Amino acid sequence: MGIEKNNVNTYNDKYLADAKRMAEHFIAAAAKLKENGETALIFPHRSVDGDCVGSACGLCSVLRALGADAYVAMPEKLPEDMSFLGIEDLLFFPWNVPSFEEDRLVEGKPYGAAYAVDCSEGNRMGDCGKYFDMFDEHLIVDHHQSVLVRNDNIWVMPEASSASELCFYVAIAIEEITGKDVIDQRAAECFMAGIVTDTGRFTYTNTNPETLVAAGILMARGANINDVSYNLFDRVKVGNYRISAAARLTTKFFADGKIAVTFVPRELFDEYGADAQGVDDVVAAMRDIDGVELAMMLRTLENGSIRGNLRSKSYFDCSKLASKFGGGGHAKASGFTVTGIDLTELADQVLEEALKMI
Ligand SMILES: [Mn+2]
Repeated sequence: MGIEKNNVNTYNDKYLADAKRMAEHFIAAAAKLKENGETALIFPHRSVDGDCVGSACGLCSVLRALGADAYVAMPEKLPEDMSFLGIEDLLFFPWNVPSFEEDRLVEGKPYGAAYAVDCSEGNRMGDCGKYFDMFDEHLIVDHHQSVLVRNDNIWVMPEASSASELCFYVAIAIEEITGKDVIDQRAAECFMAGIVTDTGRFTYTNTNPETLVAAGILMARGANINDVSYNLFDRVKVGNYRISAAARLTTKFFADGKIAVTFVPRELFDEYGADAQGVDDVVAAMRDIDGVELAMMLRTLENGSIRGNLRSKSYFDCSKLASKFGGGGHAKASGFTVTGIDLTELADQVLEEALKMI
């Protein structure tokens, strides 16, 4: 079982100690849930992506393999490009169950514990945050900088590629401790989806030896890297293909070409029949332009709020800029969501701040 079975030696001590510590917590939590006949909810962040959904669903499968009941508390509908994972039976939409706040029943069983992955606070969870905040104690596995007081139930490691990588190592540690196989083919594919998403298919600087070790083991456990890569990166609808080109064509440059800016109003999505994901590939492509240090893309979402995505090439700290607009993330990739402001007005404000910082 576990990592030894796979004959891998690059699994460093730092991961090992934390993974084992978290594994003990998950094993104990699963036993308690089982004993009390309760269900755990695992919370991803809002604006769901491959990593938060992948780590949440992978961990959900692991908890179920330990005999506990668990669901992923989704803050929004599952994006179409993730439907290939076949995870519908793991998902629960509390905001869609009017009685939930009062009776706290998850598919008939009492809601007994809350876990977070790829985020650590209720305010990152959209409409689900209040259900996370119902509990004082949480199990948390995350790779974002966080102001949380570190306690025993929390593993936050910003240098890890993804929450999925960390959850994978917890799952491996659970296998080592219990002697059970808890990562089935679907869970392996979920973790792989998260790692592939957050590393840009193993090309970003957050890709570590441990990331590749994890991916290798996941592949051996049945994760289809080609399916994951095609569905999450390459597959495209014709409307999205066109809007991506339009967003590139209208990109403007500032600060001697160091800042690239594009914004995508709602009308453009309607004109091309594109969905919100249609421009997902644009901001990274902008960052890759010669001379660009900071790439910024603003788009109007279906609900009228504006999503800003920031990417930097080497020295610019995007998370500092994002935090000025109520967002956050990593130094080289961050985002924010703002409501009640005009798109061009917000674009001007963000650009003004960026020009001060570049
Ligand atoms: Mn992530």
